[in-house]
Amino acid sequence: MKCRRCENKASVHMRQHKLALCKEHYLEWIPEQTERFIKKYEMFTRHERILVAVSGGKDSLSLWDILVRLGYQVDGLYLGLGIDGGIGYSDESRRLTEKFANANNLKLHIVDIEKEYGQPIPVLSQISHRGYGKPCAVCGLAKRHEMNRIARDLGYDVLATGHNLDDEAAVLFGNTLSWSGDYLLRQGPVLAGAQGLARKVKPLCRFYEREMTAYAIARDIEYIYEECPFADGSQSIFYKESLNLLETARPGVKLTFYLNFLEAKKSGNLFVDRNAGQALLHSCPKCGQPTSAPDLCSFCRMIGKASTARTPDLQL
Ligand code: Q46
Ligand code: ZN
Ligand code: ZN
Repeated sequence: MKCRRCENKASVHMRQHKLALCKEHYLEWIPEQTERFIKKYEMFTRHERILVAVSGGKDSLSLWDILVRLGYQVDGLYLGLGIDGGIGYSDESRRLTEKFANANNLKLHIVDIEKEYGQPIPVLSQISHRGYGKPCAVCGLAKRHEMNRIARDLGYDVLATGHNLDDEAAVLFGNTLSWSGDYLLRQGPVLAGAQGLARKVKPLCRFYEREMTAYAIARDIEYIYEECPFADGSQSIFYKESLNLLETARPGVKLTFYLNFLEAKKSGNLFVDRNAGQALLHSCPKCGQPTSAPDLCSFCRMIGKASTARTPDLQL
């Protein structure tokens, strides 16, 4: 298949967008789309200072790369969590993050949780008895706290994270399964800032995970392939796998799930009591049954149409 923008052979095929591009045009398309999402959701402007949370993974390093290429004022923040997991996870992710920052001449802030608070995340988790054996609850809490502290102390306007569509759809799936109304209402590409809280944005939230992998590879970004060892068996991975099954059968379903949710939220249609609209019903002038249609009810209109149409020859 050919690239949509030139005569070359396409190297990235995006079935869900009905789009195929060569490497060169793919490397243009991702930043263009990111810029479109930044504007559409009013994430930030070129006058604001952005702090991007980088973990050494493909999403956050790619996000940093894209924002710099788009000309935004963006620095990085790496949080040392002190997670080893037999693979030296934190050491390796820090090494790759520093390598990326140095190679591109970018400013990187490094905060080591153990140095700052005396213990690494897994030990803090044990001591505090939160999270039932997994350090993720403490880790999430510490990450949110530290990102916000650094953004506030160093005067950044916005905090950007590399969450992609697969991450967001999995969170949405989980929140929908449990009908967590508060979480659903807070989920989105932008979380407005409040007193003492930086605005949070997710510029990659409409890209599939595999699109970000393709970008990082095409751009030659060296990133850590391993997930955090504690991610194994997590609920979010289970939700991602479930959504991937749906996506295989119906390409695009993940994106529609997420975008239609954003639409419903924007139009105020999320959690609206439909029964409240009963007052708008009136009696159908033909059958007398209640209807919301402007004139005849749908049934009477259907029968009306059927009686005027030519009767088809039924073969029984
Ligand atoms: S929360 Fe849990 Fe992650 Fe922290 S301990 Fe690892 S898996 S890094 S996204
Ligand atoms: Zn091309
Ligand atoms: Zn506090």
